[in-house]
Amino acid sequence: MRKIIAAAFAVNMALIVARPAAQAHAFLDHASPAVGAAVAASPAAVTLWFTQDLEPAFSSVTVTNQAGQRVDLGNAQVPQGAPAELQVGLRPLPPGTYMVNWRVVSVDTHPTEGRFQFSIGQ
Ligand SMILES: [Cu+2]
Repeated sequence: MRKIIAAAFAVNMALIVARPAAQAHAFLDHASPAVGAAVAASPAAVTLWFTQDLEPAFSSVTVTNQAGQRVDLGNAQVPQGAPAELQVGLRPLPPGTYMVNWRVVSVDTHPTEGRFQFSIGQ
């Protein structure tokens, strides 16, 4: 019995190791405004591009100011035809530093999250 379990385990491990790199999680590839960027004027939206397609129902992004208040329009979405992209609209914003907080689930069901800053007029 123990031998059978060990053999099954070995087969499982082989399958896991053999999985292609395409199974990696959805990490942030790049963003607009770019991570850490200083932009001259208030952008209309923040757009994030990921390394893997997203599950729209479980993927979201918010933007907050230095007081921790939401400044996005609450309309985060994965645009039609762009399954690796996440976008949220912004109110017209005064100069300052803003935090983008994202949390997504990729099509391989793995959650990832992160945050970055950008600034306006500074
Ligand atoms: Cu993954």
